[in-house]
Amino acid sequence: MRVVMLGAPGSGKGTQGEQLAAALGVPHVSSGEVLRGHGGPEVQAKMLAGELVDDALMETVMWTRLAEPDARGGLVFDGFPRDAEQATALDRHLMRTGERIAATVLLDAPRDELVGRLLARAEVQGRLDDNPATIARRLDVYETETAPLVTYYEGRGVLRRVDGSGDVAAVYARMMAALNHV
Ligand code: B4P
Repeated sequence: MRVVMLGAPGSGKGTQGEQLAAALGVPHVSSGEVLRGHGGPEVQAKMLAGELVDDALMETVMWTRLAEPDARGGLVFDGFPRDAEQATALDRHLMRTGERIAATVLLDAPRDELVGRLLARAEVQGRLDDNPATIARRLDVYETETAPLVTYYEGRGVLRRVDGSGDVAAVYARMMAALNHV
């Protein structure tokens, strides 16, 4: 099963995506983690500024990851696609390989809760892009670039809206209930 996690920075895409992948027995593929591990200086600068990295680069990285044997039976996409170009490129790619997205999980949480979570993570993990200015930019980029994908996936009948506020266990229970009949 192939699932896309959609939501603003701090909405829990990574947190819930990891747990969902474990429950499904498929890999959890985080675009941010892939970029943090392999991106060159230009990529790191974009991430630090809260901007999206180039679509062409992101797509190359993702197709390489999708071709690995562990991803053949399904996976949880976390952070990809992130704009309209990436979403249509993913659809084209999956059509070529005869696969499809079974569900897209949209995690919704209020902006002040998102900011609070990311600032709390900064205390613990010290991720460089978890600072107030970059968080604000990432949230704005989400609104302009990524939020339109909600309509895109709604139109395909695969969108599952999940209230992403509250603690991790409560969100997980709501997500699994929303995916019950997929
Ligand atoms: P990501 O690594 O994807 O960062 P993110 O959107 O902030 O989400 P993340 O998954 O880390 O956080 P989560 O909400 O789970 O991207 C970073 C950067 O990479 C982007 O800004 C961009 O530059 C680049 N990038 C990535 N993908 C790209 C693409 N496709 N195209 C172009 N550029 C791309 O969790 C956040 C925190 O909240 C955690 O500490 C977690 O423990 C906590 N938390 C989660 N759920 C909680 C809950 N219910 N209660 C309390 N805390 C919770």
